[in-house]
Amino acid sequence: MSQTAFITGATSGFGKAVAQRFAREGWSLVLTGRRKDRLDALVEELGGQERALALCFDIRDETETRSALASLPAGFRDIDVLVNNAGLALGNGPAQDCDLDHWKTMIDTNITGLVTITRLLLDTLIARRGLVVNLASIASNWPYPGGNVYGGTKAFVRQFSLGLRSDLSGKGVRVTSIEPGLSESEFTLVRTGGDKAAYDRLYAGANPLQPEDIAETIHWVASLPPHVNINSLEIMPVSQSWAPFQIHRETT
Ligand code: NDP
Ligand code: 8X3
Repeated sequence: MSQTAFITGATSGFGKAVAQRFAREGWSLVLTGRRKDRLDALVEELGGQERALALCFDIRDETETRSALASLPAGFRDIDVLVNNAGLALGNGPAQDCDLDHWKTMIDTNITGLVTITRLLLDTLIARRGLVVNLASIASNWPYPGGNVYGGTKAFVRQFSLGLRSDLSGKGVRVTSIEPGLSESEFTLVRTGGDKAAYDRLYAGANPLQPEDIAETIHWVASLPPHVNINSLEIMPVSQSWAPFQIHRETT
């Protein structure tokens, strides 16, 4: 019998690539996101409704989330792998210039949405001795100018992942925090409010990670023997590394 993966944010980027990667191995898939046309197209691409199920809802809305999960039919209810991927950054300016609504949207999506889905699926994951893969970021681990609340939400995701592992001791559930660096996806268009020139500048000559690289990594994590847990995994493109600390000097 095939295993089932529940992938949030499957309408683009990492989530879509993860769905395509798991589909190649014959997994049943639950695909979520707000853009129904994209979910429906992906279901078709991956073999139709026997193989994949589209659940269209906003993860910030607990009522929508509960009702989407309650609607899961028998063939898609026994979830073995939850990929908590849906998330976003809005803006990259200094905190003092940021839009408070952007901050709240990031917190509602990256933290509240993620923990809601995790809590609602946890009993199933325990029953299945399953795996939770959470999309954190290098921003979980390293501060950078303009990272402010986005980095804070991703630090939460990493620490929540490690805390889950502690609480699930003895249950056979694996939990992994994936922490990618520079990766090419619509993420940057969302972050910059659709600024294609900024998107092109960011990735120019950088040979960034691609969604398929992250999908391959997540598939690897899921295919390890059940006694092996990858706690956290930070991944950068070779072109990316650390910069010196900044020092502000008073001018005389
Ligand atoms: P994309 O913008 O390509 O994909 C984001 C996905 O999240 C979309 O499918 C979107 O679906 C979904 N999503 C966003 N908000 C909501 C919401 N309120 N309800 C439901 N779904 C939502 O970005 P990536 O694939 O690059 O990013 C995926 C994850 O990886 C994010 O958590 C991001 O923070 C993280 N990450 C990204 C990196 C990068 O550089 N790209 C690096 C490190 C981590 P829809 O709009 O249809 O609702
Ligand atoms: C996305 C990677 O470096 O823009 O999480 O924060 S970064």
